[in-house]
Amino acid sequence: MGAILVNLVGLLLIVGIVWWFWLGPKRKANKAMPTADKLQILVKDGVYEPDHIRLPAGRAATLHFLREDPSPCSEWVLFPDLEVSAELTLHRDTPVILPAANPGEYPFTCQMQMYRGTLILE
Ligand SMILES: [Cu+2]
Repeated sequence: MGAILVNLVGLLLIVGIVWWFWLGPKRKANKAMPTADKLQILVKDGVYEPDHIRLPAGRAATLHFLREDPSPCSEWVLFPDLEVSAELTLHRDTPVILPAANPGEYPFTCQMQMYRGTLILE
């Protein structure tokens, strides 16, 4: 009975350590997302993920689009107010360079405006 209890405690300790290493860094990464050096946007299932991106105004930035939607609709991403557009290669990281701009909200969409996102410069 005592041995079982010791094993159980050991098992819980291992689970705890695994949980810490598995989930700890991930949570940190999520927290750092809005200001991370590499801003990745997943293009999948009709949504940009994340669809709201906050960046400092007056500074150029690079967004990395990862397109996982084969439909031609998702092929282009357009930032009409910034006069930026980019063709997204399927399953490939596509850097999109944004110029420095004034504070404000800048929508970005696919060609037919089914995918929608908002860039917030502040
Ligand atoms: Cu579209």
